Amino acid sequence: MNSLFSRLISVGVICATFATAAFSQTVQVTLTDGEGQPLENAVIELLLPDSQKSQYQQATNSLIDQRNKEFVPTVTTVTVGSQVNFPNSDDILHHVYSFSPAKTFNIPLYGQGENDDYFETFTEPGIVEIGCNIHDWMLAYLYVAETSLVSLSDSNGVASIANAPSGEYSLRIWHPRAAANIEELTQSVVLSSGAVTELSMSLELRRDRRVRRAPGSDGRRYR
Ligand SMILES: [Cu+2]
Repeated sequence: MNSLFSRLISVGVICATFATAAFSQTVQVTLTDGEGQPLENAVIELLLPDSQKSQYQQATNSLIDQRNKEFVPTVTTVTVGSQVNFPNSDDILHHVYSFSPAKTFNIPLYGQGENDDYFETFTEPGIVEIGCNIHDWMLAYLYVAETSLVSLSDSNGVASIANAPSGEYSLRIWHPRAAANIEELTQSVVLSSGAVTELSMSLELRRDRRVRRAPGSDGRRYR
């Protein structure tokens, strides 16, 4: 028994060593808009087959604040199963909701500090549009990814995913104003062992469809 047990242990150690070596790939995408300017707040997600997903599904709590009658940040990515809270940092009331199929929720009128410990849980992958029932221009997007292999582009338009497995996968790209749909923006990438795979993408954008915030107006809507 002892020798069988020790053989099982050594097999386990060998597997772990391989696994560590296989997890060192990075994919980095530089995104620009139709005018060649860096595109911030674009999401990239590496799509894995079902058999590989579970090892990348560590949920992380996130926070979307409300400050000066805006959501901050406007685009957030989380892994499926994560929780997000929506504190109100303003000295007025907000009423946060989503009608998106990936997650419908409603947090009725609340003031500063009232819901600091309240979380919504996001169990379905997809894009959740979050609004405020009082201030029509307030809009945030929560991208609920299938795994943690997801990233948001920074002010230089750069998004990168580290610790990805090697192999051929689909890479999904999304932006709130992308003219092309999410299927059109999905492409195949090959991640070679230990390598950084660099891609460049240019996205045509639609007009900003957010409700314009009138100066001095509360934008109050009664129901
Ligand atoms: Cu509001």
